[in-house]
Amino acid sequence: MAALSAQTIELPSWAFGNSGTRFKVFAQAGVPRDPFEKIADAAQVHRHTGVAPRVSLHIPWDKVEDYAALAAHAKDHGVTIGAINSNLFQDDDYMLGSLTHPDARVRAKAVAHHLECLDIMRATGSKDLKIWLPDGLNYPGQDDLRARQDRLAEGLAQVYAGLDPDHRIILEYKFFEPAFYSMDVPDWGTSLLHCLALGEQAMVVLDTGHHAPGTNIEFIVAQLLRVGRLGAFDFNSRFYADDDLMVGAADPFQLFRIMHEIVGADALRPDSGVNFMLDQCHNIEPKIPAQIRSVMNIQEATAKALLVDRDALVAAQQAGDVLASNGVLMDAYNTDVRPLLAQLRESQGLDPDPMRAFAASGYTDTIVAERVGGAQAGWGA
Ligand code: LRH
Ligand code: MN
Repeated sequence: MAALSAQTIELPSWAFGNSGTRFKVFAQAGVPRDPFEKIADAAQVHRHTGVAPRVSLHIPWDKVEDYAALAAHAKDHGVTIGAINSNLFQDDDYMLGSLTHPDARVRAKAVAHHLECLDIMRATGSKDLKIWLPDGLNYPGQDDLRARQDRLAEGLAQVYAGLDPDHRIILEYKFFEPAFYSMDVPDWGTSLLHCLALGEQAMVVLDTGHHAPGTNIEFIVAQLLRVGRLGAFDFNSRFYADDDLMVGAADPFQLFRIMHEIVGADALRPDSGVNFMLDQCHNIEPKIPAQIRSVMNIQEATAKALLVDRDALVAAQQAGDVLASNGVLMDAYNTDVRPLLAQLRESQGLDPDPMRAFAASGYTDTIVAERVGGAQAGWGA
């Protein structure tokens, strides 16, 4: 119970805006029109779950005149501003790359964008600069793979030089999209190499939707924890590609296996340096309840991982008893932890059923009635 009540999950501001696919973005009534309304919605998730006290921002999607005012607004709603995400995937200049671009002028522009994000972090009190590069190639020969890595290392070093002592760069990898031949940060190894080259304040972000099908993600988690370079998760789930579905929806057993490695490495502690974030898009489902359900899915996977009888597991592993060791894990996974979590919420003064509590709050009716006019926030808005 203590470990579960200390767990915190960071929510993505962009999950509360409209989102979709290249085929269609379905607008939803009551969607926020600005970062202030996004934060107000995110705060409802924390209000009913008690474990989602931070909201990550994306720049320029969450650009405002006064970031200190935005941070104060968040505080008024009982949450804080988390990681600041740079955006290098919506500017024409970055078509052929950003920090990897052959043209030094474009690279300098990309570095400047990150230094601007660092200023925003100083205004919001954020500590993590989250960098995901859309950079890559669509055709063999389009550019020099090695030269792009050298440019990337140089650009990241310029950004790293701008960090304050308590800042971190968290570098996200992705094996394909928007490039379809090679991505310049395609896998955990490449991100780790760049982080090791940069220094102690550079860590890897593992987005659960960014691996080739069949990848053993919990192995990557175990390895990055082993070398002390797992900085954050972007939690979501997928059946095929970077589907950004609710975490635990497509593969709850995988999420359990990931949390099993986290608990095993004692990395659930708030000071473990691992930032547990969501990175999702709710294209057809109501966004605030979807975030609540996602947070609950992580709590369930975490509770099951905390229930693993570690002594029995180690004993069976040492004995080479394959069935017994696997059985210990499956016992925990097959345990219904929902009553335990309901008890936890009651002990926190919360409704044991956050979904029911949010529905009963009438918040959705209020925002649908209030948020008339103005441009709804959303991908590419
Ligand atoms: C890229 C990504 C990245 C964010 C974006 C919203 O696919 O996972 O973390 O910048 O989604
Ligand atoms: Mn991500």
